[in-house]
Amino acid sequence: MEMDVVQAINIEAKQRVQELRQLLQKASYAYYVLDAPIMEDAVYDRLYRELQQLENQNPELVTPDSPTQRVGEKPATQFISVRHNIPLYSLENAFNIDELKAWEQRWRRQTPNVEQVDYVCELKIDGSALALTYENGILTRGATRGDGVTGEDITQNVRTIRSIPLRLNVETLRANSLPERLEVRGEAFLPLEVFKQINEERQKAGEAVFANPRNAAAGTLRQLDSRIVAKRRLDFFAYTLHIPGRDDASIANTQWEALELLKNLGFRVNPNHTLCPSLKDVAEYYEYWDTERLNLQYMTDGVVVKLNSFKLQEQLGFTQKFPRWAIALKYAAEEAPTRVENIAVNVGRTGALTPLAEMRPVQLAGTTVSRATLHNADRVAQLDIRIGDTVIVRKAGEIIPEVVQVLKELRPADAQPFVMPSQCPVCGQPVVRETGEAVTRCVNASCPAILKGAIEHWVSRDALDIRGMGEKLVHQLVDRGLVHSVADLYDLTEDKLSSLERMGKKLAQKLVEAISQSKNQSWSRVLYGLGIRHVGSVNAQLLSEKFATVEQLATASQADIETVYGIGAEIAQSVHQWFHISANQTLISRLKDAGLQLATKQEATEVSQSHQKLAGKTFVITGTLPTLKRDEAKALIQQAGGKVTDSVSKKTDYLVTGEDAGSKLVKAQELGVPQLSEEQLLEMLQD
Ligand code: 1X8
Repeated sequence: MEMDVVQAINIEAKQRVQELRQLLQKASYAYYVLDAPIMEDAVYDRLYRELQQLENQNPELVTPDSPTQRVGEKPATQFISVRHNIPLYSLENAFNIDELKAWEQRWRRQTPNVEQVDYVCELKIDGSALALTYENGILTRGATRGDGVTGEDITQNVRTIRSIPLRLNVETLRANSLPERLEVRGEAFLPLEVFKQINEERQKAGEAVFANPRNAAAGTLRQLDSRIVAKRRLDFFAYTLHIPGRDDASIANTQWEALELLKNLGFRVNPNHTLCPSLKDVAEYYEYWDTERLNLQYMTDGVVVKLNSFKLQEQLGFTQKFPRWAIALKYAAEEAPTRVENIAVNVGRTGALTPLAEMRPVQLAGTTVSRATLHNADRVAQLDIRIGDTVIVRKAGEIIPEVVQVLKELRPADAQPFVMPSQCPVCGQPVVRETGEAVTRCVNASCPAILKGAIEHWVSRDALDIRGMGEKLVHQLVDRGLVHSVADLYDLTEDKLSSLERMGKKLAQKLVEAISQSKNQSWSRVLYGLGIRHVGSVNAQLLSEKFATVEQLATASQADIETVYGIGAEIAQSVHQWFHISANQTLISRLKDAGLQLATKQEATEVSQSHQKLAGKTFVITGTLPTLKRDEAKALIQQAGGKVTDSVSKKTDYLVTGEDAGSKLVKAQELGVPQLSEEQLLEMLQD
């Protein structure tokens, strides 16, 4: 009798556990793979906790594919080597279209009867390759590539990657008569945002920073403590599917179909693949993504070009090292070795002393690089960089060049260590480094370097936009003692300017006019121009809308400032402190006397209330936008009178679409809802 009761409870628990797993799996797939959530976080958490509790009470019900098994386990002491059933090949590299053409000629020579072919182009993800083994649809092993033949078993770590299914879609398995055991390969990577965040944390904690996202991903995957891995938010794109002992052609006819199959099995497949009927189309894809890849949330270093037909792939086979039917078409090197000739120190507008490596020039990502930032004294110490060292410099897109590695084996005996100066190299006053801070600063408010930086910022395009005020002119004005603060710009006359070198009467007249014109710039631009720490143009816009006059902002408490949507404690504190410094109060009063806009214009406010730019319009935001966070985009739309909702319907006026948009994009296309890029949205807000 008693036995029966226990069993009944167990059966009930077992059913509920299965139900919960199915629900959670669906929700997590929608969130991590499709980027189209179907459940509130709070609901997910409740269901998750219920499952956890049931599993705690009934440990015999725990299975390796349960969503609770993603959180990581006690540290392993070491990883076990595993042999890959099917080796992981590397790819041959091509660096330009000519090399790509040579490759085509080579494979064509081997298969003379083949005429037109289709290529599949996929982005080459700069991460760490993984081989995943599924048995009866369940993830049983995850291994690193290693040398391609033997890798390391990192199953516990692989389980923490949310976009890797612990269990494959059963219907797809059945519909495609897939066998018990299959292997999926793909690239694990760290999203750039996560990479930046990890490095910031490591820097604060005084730990060595990762040189690039690839190293960070590889380092994370080889972490012995999978609980740390779980916190790092790795992601994964799948690109091939193999069945040990069977030809790929028995799974699908083409790579294109294989990618579809992977998607249907539950994997995240990079959406940016395309079918190219000729090398000309491949070249177009390559060129398009050369710039467009800089907007992606992950690193790419080239394009993988594959022959689409599996039959043709089989015919061509492999060399000792590579498949003959695929090639990596790489983008211009972003890393290169060079020598450090000197380490200089730059003083910025915040007074921060930044050590700069001056190097023998190298070509990187299409530009000549001869200087790289070393950030601060901690970073110099971490790198242990010395004058005379050979280093690896890196430049990715618009990013400032950085030294990522010192090749210590190549260090000459007379290499000179760097010492942070104790006096400002510009004004000679003592510098300070506060305890717990990484930055060394010149705190002399009248240091010419700080002043020059502040004026350059004030006249810049997004601030007061004073045309004709270049760096050279600003330096002259400061060095000649004509300008001691941005307010002095408004006292400049044609006569004063004419005393400068190469300053004709015409030019002086034009400059005075441009300076005078800047008095019409909005309060939000003025606020941005002040160069308050953490107040970029978006934050300046947000603040100026809540605080219509400088007096309101200057007298607001830190708590008041924090009530602005999008403004956090750190920003609020910085603003609050700035307005409590007497030199800054004097500056504001002088700017006011000069006639600058320190309040939202009256008529502008009235207009903005009745005919706000986006009044009556409904927006939905999907995917990852290139620069704005979702909350920021939402705040901007709302401030312009627009409405932001979560799902696409007939009432939606625009879909703001970012990278990796999911089902909302499909829905919008079905309903004919127009799409906007972030850039178009910003244009709309500016018009
Ligand atoms: C390496 C990579 C491949 C792909 C993307 N990123 C990579 N790093 C792809 O095929 N989409 S294929 C590959 C390899 O075969 N070594």
